[in-house]
Amino acid sequence: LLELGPQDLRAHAAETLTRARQRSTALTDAVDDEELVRQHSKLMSPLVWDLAHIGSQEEIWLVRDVGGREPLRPDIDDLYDAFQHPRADRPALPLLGPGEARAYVGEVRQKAFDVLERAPLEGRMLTRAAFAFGMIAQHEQQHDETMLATHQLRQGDPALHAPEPPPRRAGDVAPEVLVPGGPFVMGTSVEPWALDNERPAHAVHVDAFVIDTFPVTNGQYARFVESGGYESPRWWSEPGWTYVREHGITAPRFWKREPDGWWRTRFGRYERVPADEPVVHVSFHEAEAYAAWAGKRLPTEREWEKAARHDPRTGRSLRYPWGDEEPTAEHANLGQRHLRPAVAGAYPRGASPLGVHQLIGDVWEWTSSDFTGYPGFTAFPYREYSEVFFGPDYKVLRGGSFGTDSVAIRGTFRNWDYPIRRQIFSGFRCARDPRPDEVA
Ligand code: AVJ
Ligand code: FE
Repeated sequence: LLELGPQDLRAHAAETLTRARQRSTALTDAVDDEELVRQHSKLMSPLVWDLAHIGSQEEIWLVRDVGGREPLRPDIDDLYDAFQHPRADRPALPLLGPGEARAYVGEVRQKAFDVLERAPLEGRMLTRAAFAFGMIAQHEQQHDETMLATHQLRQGDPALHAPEPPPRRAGDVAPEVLVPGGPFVMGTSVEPWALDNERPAHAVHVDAFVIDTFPVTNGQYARFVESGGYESPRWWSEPGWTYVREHGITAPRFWKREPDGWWRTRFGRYERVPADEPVVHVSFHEAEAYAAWAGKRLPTEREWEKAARHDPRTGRSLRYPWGDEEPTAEHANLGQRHLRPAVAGAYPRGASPLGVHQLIGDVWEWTSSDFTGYPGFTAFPYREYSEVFFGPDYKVLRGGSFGTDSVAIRGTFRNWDYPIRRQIFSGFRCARDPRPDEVA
């Protein structure tokens, strides 16, 4: 992106926006109007709210702010302001109906493309205009992942269809990787479309640690459940134990114990839980409890990023585990290409130089870190994107899931959520301190 001239940059921005719109359209055309306006879970907005919110943000940031154009619908700004109305209250608002919402996002997009044609993208990529197009494409894709999570919560027959992910292709690999101690550059100051919370690049020291080669699988997690993991406070933090007790949680979300083993619901299909696939739909508390049971812990955010980006041959931090090239279908399970995580070992070409697999794609990975600003953080373009969430209430997740588009994930990308959340496509891997003989 940094090397692109203004014309290529325009084409790239247009392509990225169009890909996002194809996905938004597919997710909202897959169900009838009655289902579009319905609230499928108190945790989620009606799909029709997400759709018009996507348009509203695009109007505010691209049409009005970058383009300096007249507002299309200033009257609806407030309806689609996520800070004004919590998700649970959104169905009761006088929202645009399905037809109106579709027409609105279409009109906004036409105007945004017109702005893109004329925007001054010369000079550095990091002009406010060029950043805004990337930010809006990521914003739409983030809501597309949220809409995919809404699809997972809806009742009824399958509405979405996709081919199966690839099988295991990795040969024999050790189950854990030792990451040497020492300095490492975390975050970025040069990635053009990196969001404010990923900036700036800064050197950190990370002690040697050991990290799992793969995310924790369903088979591994089932052993924790079956050995009484949810019945003993021993493995749980105090808030974690209160949470599972109060909500009667006994297994990952969408799992059901049948006489012949574990089954789950996935986008309207009822199927046996596949043992070799990364576990998904677990909260931070469950991830932390499993790690304690396994004699390990969750990685810190620094550890995760070092495992993903550090190249020990050069000392450089890569953009992605496999190098600096954009993700392809060979590298990672991204972009809703498949409607499930791929089995552990499905993406050997996506491994990091240290030999850690599937850090990008498949499942978001909980870390033990609170969401905070890096040293030198400046809110950009607005405080509400990340700064207002900084503090101990939110835990950081890394790496993206099968539901995340490639424009909305990088080695530096940081997601965050409450430690009780599990309707998101969240899993984890474990880490631990090395034994003395391992760091001799
Ligand atoms: C980064 C996924 C936590 O969905 O709340 C969407 C992204 N911000 N609209 C969210 C976001 C504003 C955000 N997460
Ligand atoms: Fe949003």
